[in-house]
Amino acid sequence: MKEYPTKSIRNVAFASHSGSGKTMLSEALLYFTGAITRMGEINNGTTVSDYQEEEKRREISIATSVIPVEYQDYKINILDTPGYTDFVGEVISAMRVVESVVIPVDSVAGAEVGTELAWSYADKFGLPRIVVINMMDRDNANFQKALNSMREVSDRRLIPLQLPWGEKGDFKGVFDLLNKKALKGAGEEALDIPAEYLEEVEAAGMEAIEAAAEGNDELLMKYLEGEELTKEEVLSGLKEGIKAGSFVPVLVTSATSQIGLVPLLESMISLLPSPEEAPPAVAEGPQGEEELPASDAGPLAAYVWKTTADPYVGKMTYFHVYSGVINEDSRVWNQDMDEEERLGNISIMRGNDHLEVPTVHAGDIAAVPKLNVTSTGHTLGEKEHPISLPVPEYPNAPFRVAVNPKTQADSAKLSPTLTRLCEEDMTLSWRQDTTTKETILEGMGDQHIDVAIRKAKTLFQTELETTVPKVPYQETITKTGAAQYRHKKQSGGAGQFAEVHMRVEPLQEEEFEFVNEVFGGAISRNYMPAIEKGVKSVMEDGVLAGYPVVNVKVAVFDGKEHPVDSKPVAFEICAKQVFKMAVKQAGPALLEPIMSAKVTVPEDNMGDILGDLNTRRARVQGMDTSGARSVVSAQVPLAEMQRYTTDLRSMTGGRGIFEMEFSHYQQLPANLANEVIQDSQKEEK
Ligand SMILES: Nc1nc2c(ncn2[C@@H]2O[C@H](COP(=O)(O)OP(=O)(O)OP(=O)(O)O)[C@@H](O)[C@H]2O)c(=O)[nH]1
Ligand SMILES: [Mg+2]
Repeated sequence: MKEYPTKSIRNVAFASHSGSGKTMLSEALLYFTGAITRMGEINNGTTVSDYQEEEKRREISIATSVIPVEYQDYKINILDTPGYTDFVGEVISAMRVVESVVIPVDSVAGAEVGTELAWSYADKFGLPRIVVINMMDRDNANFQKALNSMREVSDRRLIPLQLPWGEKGDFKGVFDLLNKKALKGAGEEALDIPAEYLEEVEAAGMEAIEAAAEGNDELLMKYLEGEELTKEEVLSGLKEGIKAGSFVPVLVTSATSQIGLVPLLESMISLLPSPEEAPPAVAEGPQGEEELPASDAGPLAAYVWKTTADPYVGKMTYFHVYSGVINEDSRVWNQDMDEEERLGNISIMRGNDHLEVPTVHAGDIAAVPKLNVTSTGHTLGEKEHPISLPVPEYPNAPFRVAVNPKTQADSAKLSPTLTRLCEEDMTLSWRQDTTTKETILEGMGDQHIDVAIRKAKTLFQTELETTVPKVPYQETITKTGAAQYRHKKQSGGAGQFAEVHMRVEPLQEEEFEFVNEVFGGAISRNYMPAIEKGVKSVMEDGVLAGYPVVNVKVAVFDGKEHPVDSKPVAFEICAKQVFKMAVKQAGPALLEPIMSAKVTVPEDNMGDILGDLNTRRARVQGMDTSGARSVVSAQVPLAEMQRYTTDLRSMTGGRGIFEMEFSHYQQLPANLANEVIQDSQKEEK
């Protein structure tokens, strides 16, 4: 592929609700600009962007693809993100490395929860954006309704720069409000506006020109004095206003009928900032923060935003060069690992196609295979100039499953497979739960986990089964208790003797405290470590139901020893026994993990959601509204939330989202505790 200088590049994320046409718009633009000779379709899995098996099977995007579109000496790197909320990590990674966002909206459904989520992330990253009312060819398409629904989401003014020319089956083009032209089809042909639409176009055009004038004081003066603004002035005024976030232009398209594509391309080029025009990246260095304007002449700083682990191609590392240039067959310094990486061929990716280039200029996005130590979030640069670019925050994964290998052979591959899957994805992680002894895979929802499990099978030949994870309960005591025990084995051979008197008390903050209160040498000091060891081993294994014991102070206050038969192992065995007895005297109880959850749903669902949370033993802490949606904050036991993503989806028809994170441990009510204890006894048998 041709090389593009910084000023000719636009990095634009396509982000919004699932099914609004992001992938098809990308496909239509590739086709229209001649990069591909046939336009692919979603339902037969032939688009450039959705090339993964799982994407074809599910007919949705799962990962962000890079779709470079070349038009009139410009290159627009479209980052086509998935709209399905389980894959929000991909949206965050994409928004991290673009200078602007295009938000397509389904002309029938209007703004939906995914649209709002995309909008809020664009806010978070401070990105200028364009709204595109797409699918104007659909039955029931309604431009005004879709626009109004978007106005509820947006705190910025939405200014249509176009109106649809016809709609539904009769959608044939767009009216360009700035140039007062009718653009037929893709928009190459500019015709006069048909007389019956003139009035409407004039009125809407006034609003657009006014917005342009407000972009800049000088223009505003000129406009207010009644002078006509030139085309260049209008564009520059609009561009400034869009960049400042004072308004968002609205365009109209149909991806599948290829309508409105030229004005969409031209708007991305003329109204959205190039990497040079965007605020400079800010890197962290030894001397504090350092601004990095996008320029080939600057020190090398490239941010790694995506990694793919394909067993055939190997690892691919996607990066955005913020400053400096990267050449093929060169060496760069991984600033996070403090290690050199040798680069081989460098490619501009187009979906899954590698288009090789010798040089990547500042502002561009490219990929390189087979790096050794580099992963997502790292900065590549120069050893002499140690600076690192910031990594965005990703949400906590609210969905967990326990995974088990299907066969012995799968068992050996479990850990390397999970590690490689998680390497690809900032919102997927795995760990061994020390309490429940399960392998836990954590992600954003059931679909997210399902994709990972399937990839394990198809890409890494590792078959995994998933189950609902055990809840990591803890055991503790609620009052002071004491016990004494004598361990004695003195018949034949070497004898054993130990006697320990022990008191246990609840502790507030700390997990464990051990004190020796023996005075007068009833038990020698040197047996204390053995006693502590015995106690700790029981604390790990539990007394009531096999869960770790926490928040206990243990005091040894008396005992006996034998001059010959006492030895550390005797005291260790004795301590185990006496500790169990003391705990049983101390009102033992189970603790359960409590999560802080935030549930966002359409207002109509609020009643149902609250009722349902009630049945989950939730304590609602607050209710709020955000646009047309309600937000409930609550504390809920983890045991009740293990399948909440799925339940919430069915309660809200997919229009609800939630996040949760661990808050604290809290005592489990006695009736539920008894169930857990009985279950653990059954398991032991
Ligand atoms: N009629 C019509 N259908 C469209 C248009 N754009 C997309 N579609 C169809 O809508 C469905 C979803 O389109 P996608 O491009 O996959 O939507 P997306 O936004 O990429 O969805 P996710 O990848 O799940 O976020 C597909 O069946 C498309 O063929 C359009 O302009 N008109
Ligand atoms: Mg898609």
